[in-house]
Amino acid sequence: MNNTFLNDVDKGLSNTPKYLLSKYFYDKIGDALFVDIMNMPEYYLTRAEFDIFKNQTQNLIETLKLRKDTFFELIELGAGDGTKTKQLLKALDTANYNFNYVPIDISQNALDQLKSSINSELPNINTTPKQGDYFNVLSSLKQSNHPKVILFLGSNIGNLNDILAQDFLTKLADSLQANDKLCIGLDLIKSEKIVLPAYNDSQGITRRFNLNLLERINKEFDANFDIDTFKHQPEYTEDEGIARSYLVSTKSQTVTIKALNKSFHFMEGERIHTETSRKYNDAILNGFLKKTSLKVIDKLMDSNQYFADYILNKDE
Ligand code: AVJ
Repeated sequence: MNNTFLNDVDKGLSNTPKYLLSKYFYDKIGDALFVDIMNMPEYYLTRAEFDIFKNQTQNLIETLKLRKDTFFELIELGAGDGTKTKQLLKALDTANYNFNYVPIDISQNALDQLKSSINSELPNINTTPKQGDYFNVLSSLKQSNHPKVILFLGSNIGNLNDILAQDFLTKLADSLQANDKLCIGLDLIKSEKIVLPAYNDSQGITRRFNLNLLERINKEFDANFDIDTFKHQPEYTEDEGIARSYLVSTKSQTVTIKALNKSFHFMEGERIHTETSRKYNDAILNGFLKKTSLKVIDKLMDSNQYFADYILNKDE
């Protein structure tokens, strides 16, 4: 049994308002549902960033200032299934760059699948996965002196609220050396007509993804959430630029979590906040960066300008 997860569930459901942390979406079923999300027509984020990685690969390599004569580490935070990254890996492999690929993910299952697919599709590439939370792996970055390129794609940083995003970027900057590079993929603030359907798809995959968190608690901690009495509720306004997902209790009820020996009461209409997905623009990103030693040196966008990969340099 996973104790940090259990403690976080206790803390979140005891809080007013109730919340659960989105990093716990990703068990085996959650991983598979997220792959389905990335393939659905409404979820433009993955296609947009894939467009950048597929059609601007050389541009990306140039702007990252990669050199064939110097070994470097290519470290990916929240690697997932690696579909976008493989475009870059393939180009680097073909051109004989000398590097190690280090995917980091909270899901060991996702890392196992990624490693075996790279081993079969790109057998020359040296892949050394690490399992962990983004924050926990930062300190391990300092352990090597090789030049580093950090990939933080998919608008994954959007899951952090603004305080945590600032904290994360500050700590990340502190664990890098001068001239290390960072490529950070950010979903850009745009109309709710485009953003909201990405979190409220017509096939109900996002709904299942959200509810899977309760099923996971049922399975792992012997709880009795009645999934049919919770409704998926996403919200987004362009003014704020933040998508949020909730699970709403459709009736007054009490849920027991045996592993905690505790019950939690839900009023009718009471919500559990399960996810924050912040959208960005230049000003918001620069607001965070001005307190760090990271500077934007380039910005690559997809053809619709829905999404941007910002390239950052770590200054002295
Ligand atoms: C993986 C965090 C980028 O917030 O868009 C997709 C996760 N949640 N649909 C996002 C997610 C619901 C996704 N990130």
